[in-house]
Amino acid sequence: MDLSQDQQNFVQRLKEVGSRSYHDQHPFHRRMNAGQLTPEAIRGWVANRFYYQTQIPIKDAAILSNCPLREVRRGWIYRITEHDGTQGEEGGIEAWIRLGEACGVPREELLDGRHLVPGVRFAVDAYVNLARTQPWPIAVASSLTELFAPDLMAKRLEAFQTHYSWVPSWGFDYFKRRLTQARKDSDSALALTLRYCSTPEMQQGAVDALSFKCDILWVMLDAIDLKYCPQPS
Ligand code: AHQ
Repeated sequence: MDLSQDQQNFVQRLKEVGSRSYHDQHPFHRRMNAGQLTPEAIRGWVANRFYYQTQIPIKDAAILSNCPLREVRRGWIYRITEHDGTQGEEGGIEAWIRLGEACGVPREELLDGRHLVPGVRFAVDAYVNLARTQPWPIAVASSLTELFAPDLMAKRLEAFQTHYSWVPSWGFDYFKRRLTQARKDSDSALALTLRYCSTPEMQQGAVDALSFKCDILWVMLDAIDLKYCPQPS
């Protein structure tokens, strides 16, 4: 894709948001990737991130409902079945349930939300609210955190295989599918963002929404860390 100088500057601004505040740098993820988390902390993270996974299709449906362009909707609607599944394809939410079962969190404990901490709920609900209330190109831009996800997925998969051998490998399917899916998602979201965030105001809105989404992912880990990795007082 040949980019104008303005578009190159815009992409640079988006990437600077991630390099500054994507959750790969969060202390909880650093400890996860270094093999320093207890099984209880891993289970707490899986149970809380499940709520995020269940709300992604709701968020993407909100984007669709705000988008008047058929050709854009045709390209975005796969994100719902990618998570919810469809005939013959279990989908990412089911794969996350299997991750939970592999880590020792039964299906019903994920589904009934008993482990969900308030900070995670509020952060995830803020993401859905952003998709419902912001112009659809801005909400699309907020998903560009996935520009920075593949490296994190690779490190996480390596960490689970190396440091958390008590988790059977059949639980890792979710991480493996995201390795490629995140790149496909971010390629399509970036193309839409460059095409439809074409004014200085919309570009600033996209940068602000991406920064807000990084804060959402960050504060989720703050809440999980506080609950499952109590620091010595
Ligand atoms: O598993 C993740 C996922 O399904 C999505 C959807 C996407 C979006 O629409 O915002 N973002 C996202 C992310 C997932 N996993 C996170 C992780 O660290 O495991 C990363 C996250 C993202 O980078 O936004």
